[in-house]
Order: sequence, then structure tokens, then C-alpha cells
Amino acid sequence: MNDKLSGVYDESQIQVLEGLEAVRKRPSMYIGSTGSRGLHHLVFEVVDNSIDEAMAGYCNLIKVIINKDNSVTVIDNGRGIPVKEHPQQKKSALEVVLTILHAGGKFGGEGYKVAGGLHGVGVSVVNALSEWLEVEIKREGEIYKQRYERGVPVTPLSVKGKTEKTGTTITFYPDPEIFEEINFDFQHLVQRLRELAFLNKGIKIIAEDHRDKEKKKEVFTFEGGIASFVSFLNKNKETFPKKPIYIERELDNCLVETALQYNTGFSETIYSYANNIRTQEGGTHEQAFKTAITRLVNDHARRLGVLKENQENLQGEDIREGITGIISVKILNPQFEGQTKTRLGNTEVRGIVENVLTDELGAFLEQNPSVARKICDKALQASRAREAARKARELTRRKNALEISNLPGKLADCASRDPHESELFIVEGDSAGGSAKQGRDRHFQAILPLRGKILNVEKARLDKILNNEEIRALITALGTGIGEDFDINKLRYHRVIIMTDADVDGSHIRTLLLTFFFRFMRPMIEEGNIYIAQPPLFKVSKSKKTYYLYRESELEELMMKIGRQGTTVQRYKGLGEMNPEQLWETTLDPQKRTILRVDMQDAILADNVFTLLMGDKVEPRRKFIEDHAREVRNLDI
Ligand code: 0RA
Repeated sequence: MNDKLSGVYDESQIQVLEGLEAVRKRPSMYIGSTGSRGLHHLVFEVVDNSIDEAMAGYCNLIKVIINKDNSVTVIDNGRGIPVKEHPQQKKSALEVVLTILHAGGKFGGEGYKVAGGLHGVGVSVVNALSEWLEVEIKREGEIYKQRYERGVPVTPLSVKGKTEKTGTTITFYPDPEIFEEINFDFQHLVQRLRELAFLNKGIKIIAEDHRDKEKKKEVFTFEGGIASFVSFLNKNKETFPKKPIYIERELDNCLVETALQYNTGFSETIYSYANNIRTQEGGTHEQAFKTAITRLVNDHARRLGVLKENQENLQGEDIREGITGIISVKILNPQFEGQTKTRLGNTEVRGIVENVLTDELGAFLEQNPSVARKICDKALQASRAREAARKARELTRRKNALEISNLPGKLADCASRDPHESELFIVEGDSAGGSAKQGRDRHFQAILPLRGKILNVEKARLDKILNNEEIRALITALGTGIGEDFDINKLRYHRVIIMTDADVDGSHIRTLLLTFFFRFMRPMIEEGNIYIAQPPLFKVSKSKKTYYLYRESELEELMMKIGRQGTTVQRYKGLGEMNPEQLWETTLDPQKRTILRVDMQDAILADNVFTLLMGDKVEPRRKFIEDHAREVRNLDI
């Protein structure tokens, strides 16, 4: 007969009631809230105790049922909560577990336990916050039962039958006096139960919802554990290696498990856990996981020659681009720190995880050099993209300097302020610039001469190019800003026409300009605002007639027609050789000229050529651009 029913209160019993009364007075202190979150927390608290049994190796089946009346039943096949009288408390161990705060772990010996953070408050809290709770224990050949109401036993613990099995069944109905609404979300439970099944390989977790006529049921069991978790997260993605890398080792009383795989995307997905609790804020285990991977991949990048001696180490964030990884540790006394108590603080874990990963992941990479190489190559690409992005950002930060309303001095602007009719000619060389300024129609045609300073494309890095006076003048003249701040609506000329000589230097400058537009003002190419001028190659005169020819083949054709007698042929070596009138007639006059519109394909090609000229390894980059040019707009920006 229990104390309540016999009316005997001793010192310890009063303490118990005060303890549970405290829980009922301030439920949020124990379960976070009395809303939906807190409500579901009750279920997880009970399940965590079953998971502890599983981690100790005594349980492989857990079943959670939402009953018709909104009560919840959690069944496990563990050892069953002990029922013998507790020597000090003078009551059954079961009653101690259900009525004394934090009493749960006192009997079980030392093992890994789901404990800490918001969890680990004990089943007694669930009992205190339940209108009623019934427990059934199968243990030592017998079936025991007892009922509690608001934390207080209302029936004695009694034997109700015989059994060969062992296990614990707890059914509880949350107290409507405490909770805002008693309405469980099956999907919420399913989500966490699936996660627990991933984190504890081999155990079977069943979730059932009996509230609707049509019952719902989910069964989770994963022989692959967190490797299955990674596959689940990478579902429908292109991945390498085919099967996630999986590592499991116990070292110094710490069980370390990790699984990882890359997908061809760009985001980093790393989940870390300590004793089955998601450590949202990270901690020593997650840090060690990242440190070890960074060091190992850099080691292999050197060994495989992906990184040359004079190249800097790859950075962690580059190495983690496209990674999906889980690091799960199980330890005896987890210390949870941080704002939400979800950062693992145990310092000894750092060295343990680093050692395990260095050994096991190191061995894997050595035995799978093609995977190692793929990881290194991907990281190198990521580092290049990041570098380009950094430069673009840096430049945008200086954008104010570029956006100032002062137009550059060398720009001969047009009179019109209507972008639709306005054209900007970017002209190679000062002398051609001079002719163009005189020959243009100043109403709608603007001229920006570029001096030879930027000619040396091969030696110029892109960041230097952005610092270049001429390029800055160009950015200012266009008015759009660049990179992230690029705004095509501010474009001052809807036709931007590149006009360079028909020689090697000219083609280099054109390449450079196209690369610049491609990387920093891509919408202009996509919108078709960029053109290439077509100046003539030859001037042919006979008597008073003048012919301008734009292709080599046209020369022979014309000679056949008009004959060679008394004919002079001038080959233009540069735009500078044309006087203003000739330039107008052949290249500027919209009625007579031809201009070529640049499309993305041209720009991608130019960008490739640029990279080639720069002496960079072009193959991976070209592949990258080919693969992504059309869908990834911010490739380099
Ligand atoms: C205390 C001691 C032992 C097991 C448990 C509690 C226990 C609690 C729960 C709650 C739900 N399922 C559970 N299963 C076990 C150890 C028992 C022993 O040493 O035999």
C-alpha cells in the first residue's frame, strides 16, 4: 500500500510532493513551454529513456502510439524499470523513478544516456504533468501495473500476470490544466523518431496514430545507421562516392560515428549529435570533425599534386562545399553549453574525434585515391569561385567611388539622355578615339577611348583590371554599378559597342572586355546590350569610287569585278588609320555599318580564353562554366 493511500507522510515523501509540485508550478522550466513544443517533449522524454536502454544494449524495439483519446503509449522491450523496494526511499524503485526529479539514471549503472539540454529531466516530469499515467513492467517473469494521477500514485504496484518477456510500457494523458491544447502532431513525432532510428542503428522504432478511422503507421529501422541518414539527406542528388563514407570507433569511453558524402551542389550540410541530441550550436566534436577533414584533404591535395608547392592550403569552407556529413558521439557525461544548451563542451572529445577521423578517414582516402582526387578538385574549384566572389565584393564596396555622378574626363558623352537611343563606343587607342569623337553623331553616340594600359591581358589579374583607371571609367560611364549591386535599369546606353583593331592586341582587349562583362555585368550580355563593331579591313579606290571590304575573301571577288588597273588597295592596320569621315561611313553610321550582338556563348568562350591566357588550369574551370553558365547566374560574382 503506498503512503498516499495509507495517509502516512514522512520527510522524504513531502520532499517528493514539493518536487513534483514545483514542476507543475513552473512547467516551462522543465519542458521549455506548455504549448505544442512542450507537449511533444513529454513523448520524447519517455522515448529517450527507452533509447537509453537501447544504447545500453538491452532494447531493440520501441513503439509509440497516439491513442484515440489523445493519450500516448510508449512501449519498449528493455529490461523494464526495477520494481523492488528502494532501500533508502522505502518504496519501489519504479515509484522513485516516477516521482523523484532526476532519479532515472541512479539505478542503471554507468552507460551512455540521452541527457542534457532540454532533455534528461526524467520521466517524473512527464508523470507530474500528466492528468494520469499508467505504467506496465514486464520483469522477472511477472507483469506489474500501477496508475498515477498528476504525479501521485493512486493504485498500489501490483502483479497482473505472468510473462517471459521484459520491457516497459508507459501510457500518459497530458494534463489539460497545464497544456494549452492536447493535440499531438504525428509528423512531428515521426520526424524525431526517424532521426533516432538513424542515430541508433539496428533498433526498430514504430510510430502509430490511432486517432483517425484509418490508422497511420511508420516503421523505422536502419542497418546503416547514420550512413543511411546521409543517403536520406542526399536523396535525388548526384553524389560521390556512391556509398557514404562510414566510420565507427570507440575510443576512451567515447563512441564516435561519422558518415559523409559529397553531392554536386554547393551547400554544406553538417549535423552533429551528442548522445542523440542534435547539437545545433556545434561544439568540440563538430570542430574536430571539420579540422580533421580540412587537414586530411589538404594533405591529399599536396600528395596528389592538386595543390602545387607555391599554392596556399585549401580552406575548410571550400573543402565542405557540397558535403553532407553527420558526426555523432556518445559519451558518459556530456556537457551542453551555449544559448540553447546545444553546444557540446567536453574538451576531451576534440582529440578523440580528431584521432578517429585522422586514422579512419585517412585510411579511406588512401585506399580510394579517385575519391580523394575528386574531393580535392571540387575544393579547388570552390576556392577559385570564392576568390572571384571576394574580389567582386571588394569592388562593390568601393562602388560609391564608381557611382559618383562625375563622368570620367575621357568620356565624350552624347547629348541624348534616353538610354534607348544612346550608344557607347569603347574604342581602342587614343588616336582612334579622336577620330571617333569627330566622326560620330554626337546626339546619340558617346565615345570612351581605352588607352593601351590594359592591353597586357596575360599579365593582368582580374583584380588589377578592376583597379585599372580605364575600366573604372567604363563602369562609371555605364552607370549600373557591378557585381551584387549591378542594376541594369541604370544602364545609360542600351547599345555598348566594343571597337578594337583587327589584330592580336585588339582581340586580347576584346577578350578582356567580354570577360569583364561576363563576370561583373552578366545581365548586359543576357539582355543583348553588348555588341562588337565591324570596321573594314580594306579600302579599295578606283577612279572616284571607294569600296570598303570587311573580309579577306571579298578582296579577290572585287578585283575580278573591277580589275587591278588603276586600283589602289589600302589595308587598315588599325582604326587610327581612318579619318573621322571614313570611320563614320564604315563603322559608326547605323545606316551602313554592321555590328555583331554578343551572346552568352561568346562571353563564356571569352572567359575561357581569358583563363587560358592567364595561364590557369583551364579544364576544370571550363567544365564548370559549361555546366553552370546557364543556370548559375552568380558563378563568379
Ligand atoms: C532504471 C534502471 C534501469 C532501467 C530503467 C530505469 C528503465 C527506464 C525506462 C523508461 C522507459 N523504458 C525504460 N526502461 C528501463 C536498469 C534496470 C536493470 O538494471 O535491470
